[in-house]
Amino acid sequence: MRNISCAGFVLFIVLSCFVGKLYAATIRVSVLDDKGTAVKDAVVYAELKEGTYPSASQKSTATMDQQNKEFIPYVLPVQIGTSVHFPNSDNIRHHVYSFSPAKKFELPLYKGKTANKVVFDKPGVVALGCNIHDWMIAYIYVVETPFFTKTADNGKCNLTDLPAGVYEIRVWHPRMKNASEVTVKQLRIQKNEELDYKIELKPEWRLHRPPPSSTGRY
Ligand SMILES: [Cu+2]
Repeated sequence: MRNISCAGFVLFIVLSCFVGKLYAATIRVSVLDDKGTAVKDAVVYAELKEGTYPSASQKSTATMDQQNKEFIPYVLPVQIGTSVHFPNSDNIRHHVYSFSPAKKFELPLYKGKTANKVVFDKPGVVALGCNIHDWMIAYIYVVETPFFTKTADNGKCNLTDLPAGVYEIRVWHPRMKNASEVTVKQLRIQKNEELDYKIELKPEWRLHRPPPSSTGRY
């Protein structure tokens, strides 16, 4: 009797894994601009229309580095509740701040890799700057869903392991002309899918970065 229930349990586990696999879909996404050029650094995320997500675990972390007086990466998508490290990999000081409503914070002038972590607890765009180096700009994009990614240089990315369900899939990019609402595509996901997006971008505008100074002060 004991052996039969044990075998049943094993069968149950094997079947659950199999069924679980069946319903974990991948969405292959491609993002182009209105001229047909691949758009990199576009955040693509799938919001569940019904049901709730597992929240980001206490241990969810991400990194926004500072290298050669630039933020790396330029765009960092995170799930709400994620704590982000801001290590300074340069041998000069940076002063990181954001005035964005989704997260106002400041990490006053610091060097090294031990700056406090910042927890991102509201959805939305957080634009980052450095008080010392005006050209240093980056974006943290906070989403409620655990299903998010961003496009590579070729404008492509994959949303993976999506359980079956109805989702709204949308795109965000720092230079997008329209709100991300206009990109919403609703999909009932039961199998792998492909989605193509065309978004309109504002012209690239970056503050001029001065040539390396001979004094090495900054
Ligand atoms: Cu700086």
